[in-house]
This record gives sequence, structure tokens and C-alpha cells, in this order.
Amino acid sequence: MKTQVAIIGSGPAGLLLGQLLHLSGIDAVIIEQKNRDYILQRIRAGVLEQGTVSILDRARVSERLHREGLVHTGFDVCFAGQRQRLDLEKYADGKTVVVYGQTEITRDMMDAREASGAITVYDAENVAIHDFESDHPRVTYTKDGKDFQLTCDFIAGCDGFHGVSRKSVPTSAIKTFEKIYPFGWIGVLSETKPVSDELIYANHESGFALCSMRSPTRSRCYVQCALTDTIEDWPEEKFWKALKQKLDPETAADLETGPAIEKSIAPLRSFVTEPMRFGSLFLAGDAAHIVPPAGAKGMNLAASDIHYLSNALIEHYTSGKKDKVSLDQYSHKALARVWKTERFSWWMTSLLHTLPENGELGTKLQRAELEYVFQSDAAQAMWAENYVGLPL
Ligand code: RFL
Ligand code: PHB
Repeated sequence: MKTQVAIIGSGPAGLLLGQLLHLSGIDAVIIEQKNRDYILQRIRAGVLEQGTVSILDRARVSERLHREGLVHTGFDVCFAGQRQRLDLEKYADGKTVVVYGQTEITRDMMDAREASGAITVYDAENVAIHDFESDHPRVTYTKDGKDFQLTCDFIAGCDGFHGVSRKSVPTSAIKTFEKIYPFGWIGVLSETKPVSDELIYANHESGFALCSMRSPTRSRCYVQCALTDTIEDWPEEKFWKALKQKLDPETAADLETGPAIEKSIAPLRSFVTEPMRFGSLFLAGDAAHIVPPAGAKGMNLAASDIHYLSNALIEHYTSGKKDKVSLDQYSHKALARVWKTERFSWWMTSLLHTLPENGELGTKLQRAELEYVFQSDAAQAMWAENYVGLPL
């Protein structure tokens, strides 16, 4: 098989790239190791920046998002037994965010891809990438016991943190930066009415919590947990009790609890790969970087990488020029935004979580910073500007 761009991974990054290239008449094949149902069962992101919505508009996959997505003009922060609102619209020049699950965006993009007739190979095993230091890269894989080869002009490594693309680059050609936080998040999805119309982030001496949602009848809540905890350590009763403890008394009393539809534990990590391009291989999304989830940035960052990468590929194929100037700029452009987003995600994580090694001094400093933020227009503007998403 032959294509122009081989895309490894059918997550948000790979699907969005495939769709934008398709709309520009560029042929791309997606090679994915799992199947469609497995991917659509993964519960992940929930908050979309306005810039991400614009990219999805450009990709013509946002019709349901505009119908069903919940526009949020602010969020609450709960600390010291009270709730304070951060008004995004006021502090970020009228900008807002949209709550619409990553699972739904993935479904919308898979449907668009199927309707367009573009090829996705699901259940591909032993996926390997070759010769990407040359102009004739290849992807090999096994499917139903048979070996296949896909030749292409470029490979887009959109296969997430554990994928094969980044790991195929020689260690001498790559520099990675990493911080693993000494705690995780236990997340529960439940068919219960969200406790508030907007998200509530909570800082408490016993740890962080977040009340989020997927729809007006479906809640997604998180509680800070130990890195060594397993799902079995968190029966639902314990989860709801821990969540209530971190909220102000009024919100805790209003919280509707119920059985978990899904429960999972996520470790928290900051991770960046430099550069994001190696010859004919381009890394995008979680394959190149990870942010801790407190800032709700992971999928948004995947979308902004794809904005830069799709523009570069489209310019390369449509300008008639043989050079690769636009492609040469991809890594630099993407990383500039990645690092600023890493900074914000690290800042929000540090501000809201309990870090055992910081001791009582750390708790006092966090409290002082939270009080300062809500007394300062400048600090709220910084938070809001980053939360709604820095310009592309
Ligand atoms: P994905 O989604 O991991 O997709 C990668 C795809 O590649 C496939 N794959 C392979 N395919 C072929 N060969 C191989 N060898 C392969 N190895 C892997 C995988 O099966 C998969 O289908 O990466 P992508 O596309 O870069 O998207 C990144 C986002 O999924 C991620 O950043 C977000 O989910 C992060 N995130 C959030 N992001 C936000 O923007 N807003 C949020 O509110 C938000 N909340 C979250 C989050 C992530 C969380 N977890 C579970 C880590 C909340 C949580 C709890
Ligand atoms: C989510 O709804 O899953 C979510 C929302 C906001 C975050 C992280 C996760 O900061």
C-alpha cells in the first residue's frame, strides 16, 4: 500500500490530522493498534479551548459539539471552606471553554472519516516505522496474521505516550524532560446531576478534587490519590466521602452520589520531547508531550500541534515548491506553545494539590497564593488567559 502521509494512532491527534489532510485532498492512512470500540470506551478529556473548537470547525466535525457541548464562562475554586468564581469571560476578553467529552469528539471524527472513505487500519499488530531519516519512510504491521507494508512521504507519530513512534528515534537524537508527580487522580464517571453548572476545582489539606461533567445528567469527578493506589482501594463510598470532605459544606450537601459507570486512576506527569521532528517523522500530541490534567490541556495541545502540522503539510503539498520550509518550522512553532502550556499545567497542579514534601509551610503558601489570586485582577487574568488557551 502507498499513501502520502502515514498516521500512527487513531486518537484525537491522528484523527484530526487525517480529517484536515483529507479536506485538502492529501491522502493519509491511519494505522491503529486497537479497535474502534476499545478507543470509544476510553474516558478522557472534557474541556475544549475556543481555539480547539475553531480547529474542529475547520475540520468540519463540530456540528454535534455546537449542539450538545456546554459553554462555560467560568469555573469555581473551592478553598478554605468557601467557593470563589473565576470569570473567564470577564478576564479573558469574552473567551469561554466548551465541555464536550473527548470520546464524543473521537466518535464524530471517526464517523466523518468513515463517511469520507479514508482508510483506517484497526487492530494492527507489531507496528514499526522505518527509514524516516530518508525521503522514503515505511510503516510495517501485521493484521490477521499477515504482514503489510505502507510506503509514504511522511509519518505522523500520533500514537500517544506509550506508542512506537517516539521510541523509534535514536536516543542520541532526542532530549526528554520529565517530572513524575508523587500522586495520581482517581476519576469516577456517574449518571448523576453535576453539583454545579460549572467546574469546581478544590484545594484542601487532605488533597485536590475536581467536580466536572460530561452532560447535564452525567458527572465526572476526581480526587487526588496515592501513586500506589489501585481501583480496589477506592470503593465508591470512600470516593464520594473523600470528595465531599474537600468541598465547602453547602456544595458537599448538594452533591448527588451514585454508582460509577467507569472508574480509573491516572498518574500525573509533565513530559516534553525535543525536537518534535526527525527527518520524515513528525511527533504530535501525547507522543511528544504530557501535561498533568489539572489545566485540562492534553487534548487541546494535541489539537494545536495538529494545527501547525496540518498547515505545514498542506503548504508543502499545495504550494508547488519542492522545499520543506514550512515543515522545518513545525517543531519550533509547536514547542513554543507546548512549553507555555506545560508551565501553566504545572502551575495549576502545584497550586491545587497537596504535596506531602512541602509540609505546613507549603500549605500556608498555597493558601496565600489562592487568596492573592482572587484579590488580584492581574492574577485572575493570567489564569483565565491560559485556561481558555493561548493564541495559536
Ligand atoms: P491518544 O489519545 O493516547 O491516542 C493515541 C492512539 O495511538 C494508538 N497507539 C498505537 N497505534 C498503532 N501502533 C502503536 N504502536 C500504537 N500505540 C498507541 C492508541 O491506541 C491510541 O488510539 O493520544 P493523542 O491523540 O495525542 O491525544 C491526547 C489526549 O488523548 C490526551 O492528551 C488527553 O486525554 C489528556 N486529558 C485532557 N486533555 C484536555 O485537553 N482536557 C481535559 O479536560 C483532559 N482531561 C486528560 C484528562 C487525560 C486524562 N487521563 C486519563 C490521562 C483527564 C484524564 C483523567
Ligand atoms: C474532565 O472533565 O475530565 C476534566 C476537566 C477539567 C480538568 C481535567 C479533567 O482540568
